[in-house]
Parts: sequence; structure tokens; C-alpha cells
Amino acid sequence: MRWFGPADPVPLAHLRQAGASAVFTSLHDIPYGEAWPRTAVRERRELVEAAGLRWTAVESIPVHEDLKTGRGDLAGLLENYASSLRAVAAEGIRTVVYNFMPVLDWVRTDMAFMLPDGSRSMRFDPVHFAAFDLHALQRPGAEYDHPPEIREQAAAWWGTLDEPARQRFIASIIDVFPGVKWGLTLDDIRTMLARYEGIGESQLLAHLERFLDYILPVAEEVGVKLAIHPDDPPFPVLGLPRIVSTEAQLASILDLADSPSHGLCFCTGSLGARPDNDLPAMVARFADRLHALHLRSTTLEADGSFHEAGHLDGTTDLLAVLLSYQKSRTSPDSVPWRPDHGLVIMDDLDKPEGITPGYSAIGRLKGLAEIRGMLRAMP
Ligand code: DNO
Repeated sequence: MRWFGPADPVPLAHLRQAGASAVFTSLHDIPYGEAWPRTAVRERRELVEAAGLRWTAVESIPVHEDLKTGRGDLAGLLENYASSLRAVAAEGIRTVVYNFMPVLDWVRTDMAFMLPDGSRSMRFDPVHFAAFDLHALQRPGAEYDHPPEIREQAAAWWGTLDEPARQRFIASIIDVFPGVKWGLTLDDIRTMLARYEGIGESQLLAHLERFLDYILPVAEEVGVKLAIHPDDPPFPVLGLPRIVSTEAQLASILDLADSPSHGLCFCTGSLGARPDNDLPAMVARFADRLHALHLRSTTLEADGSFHEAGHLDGTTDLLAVLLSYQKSRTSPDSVPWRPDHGLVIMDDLDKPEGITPGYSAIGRLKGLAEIRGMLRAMP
């Protein structure tokens, strides 16, 4: 299970009671780009172990924006990242998840989407996202990125929101970085977007390659496996380049380096939000290069919207993915996995402020139980 550290409203004891044996966690209090001191990693590891759990994967050591845009003190940032890898390896943690998504870590347009049974989920609606882009952010050139009928619906929907509703909507899009609240404003986002001026997909891929060229030898030396997380959602947003969304892109990324430390975090929820991603086929193709698994399902709707579904429901057939993975894998190494996200259900529905978006207690417990059941029953 993912754990956000001592400030997480779901304590380690509850994760253990839910059936977890290990956690994915990070030192969320350390600013992006700084080196992680080994003592801080050790203290966090001891906290996890004192609760009867293991810390098997770091999620994430975030990649500083300057490394993605290729501006600033790159040498210093690369050395800090390498030093963090050495610190986690010295404490026995062998898997590190990271992502290379420009500006935003993940995007939804509704954090409390009600399903027919009264559960709450998170949804992405292209009309609402266009309203954000065109009317809240007012990004120059945004009009070229949304078809006319979507622009029309976006304007109409934006007109129905009063000012407080607009502010709540904006905050839910721009301030959902894992484990931190930065209080970002639209102007901050505009500044961050401006840094990507002139950076297309090939440039971003070249920046990823530069990062890997420096980091992979260190990872190999200390025995850490890196796992790049896919884009969420897996298509371009806000005019930004996206390089980790499709099967072809995952293959190109793996082709950047032939290293045992270079692999993927196979997130079925993120990848599953694109109808042309055939997940059982992709998991088979990349089986031995998967260093971490995030397991969840998404329901795709006809108009391009999607929402997060129960782990056994939705458009993604998780059992088919797991069976295909099992059949295709040859590596004997164990791979850390976790149920990704969970719906808000039952008692959690009454604590709206106490839930980290996506990381409810009871909904994830249900997902974990379903996945453990599948694994136990698999041949
Ligand atoms: C969302 C998560 C992501 C993920 C990072 C990995 O719930 O899956 O925030 O942790 O993108 O770097």
C-alpha cells in the first residue's frame, strides 16, 4: 500500500490490518531536487518496520522540473538525485518510482464524482478540462487544442459555476501533488508552463536520456531498480509534451538504455485510460522490464471522459493483465506492487477533508483484498 508518511490520515497499523505487508513511501517533506540524507531514510524505514511492515519501494524520488526542461543547475540536481539513490540503497530499498510528466503529476476534473451506488470516485472530463484551460488558465493557444463543440460546452459549463465553485475546481486541478500542498496559483502554473516553450516530445525524451545516462550507472552500482511511471492521463494536456503514454513510447523509453536498473512502473489505471492501450499485450511485451506495478481499473466513457472504477470493475480487466504477466515473465525477482487508488466508500464518505485524493482507507482495502484474492487463486 502507498503511505504518505507520518502526516498520512491512514496510519501504518491500518494498512497492515488491511492485509498489506509492505509500503511504497517517500520523504515528502524534502523539497524536489534536494539530496535525501541517509539518516532521514533510516528513520522512516525504522518507523515502517516498527509497524510490522517493510519499505520495498520509494514512490517517488521526484525529478526536479529543471531536469525535465533542461535549464538550471543540472549537474547539481543530477548529483543530488544520485546521492538520494545511494541513501535509499544503503538502507536496503531496491526500487525507486519516478515520473517525467511536465508540470502536473496527474490530472482529474472532479475529485468527488458520485457513482450510482453512492461511492465517490475521481473523474476526468474533457469539457471541464477545456474550461480550466480556456477560461481559468486562459492559456495562449488553448483554443487550438480543444475541438469547437468541446469549447462550446466548456464555455456553457464554466458559466454555470459561481466564483467559489470555480476556485474549488481550479485548486483540485493544480494542487494535487502527492504528499504535499504547495498552494500553487494559476500564475505559478503559467510560469511553469512557460518553461516548456519550444520543448517538444523529442526534446523531453532527450532530457530523460540525459537523466538516465547519469543516474543509471549509479543505480546499477548500488543495486536499485528505477521504475518510470506513465503519464496520467496518457495524452497531451495543456500543450505539454507527453512521452510515457503509449506502447510505442514505453518501448522507446526502454530502448534508451539496456540496463537492469532501467524499467517501468506499470500503472494499469493510467495506461488504461487510453482505449488503444492493450494492457494484457503490453504487460506481456514488457514483462521483464517492469520494476513496480500499480493495479487499478478505469471506466472509459464514449465522450473521452473516464473515471476510476473498483479494482475488479471498469474497462480494464485486471485478472487478464495479471494472467498475461504471469505467463510472460521469466525473471525470478519479486516485483513490488500495490493496489492503486481506491474509491471512497462506507465510513470514509463522512470524512471528506481527511482523505488524500485516491488514497482512501476502506476503498483501497477492498482493492487490496480483491487483488490478493486473484493472486491466491491464480494457477
Ligand atoms: C497518483 C500516483 C502518482 C505517482 C507518481 C510517480 O496517484 O500514481 O502520483 O505516484 O506520478 O512518480
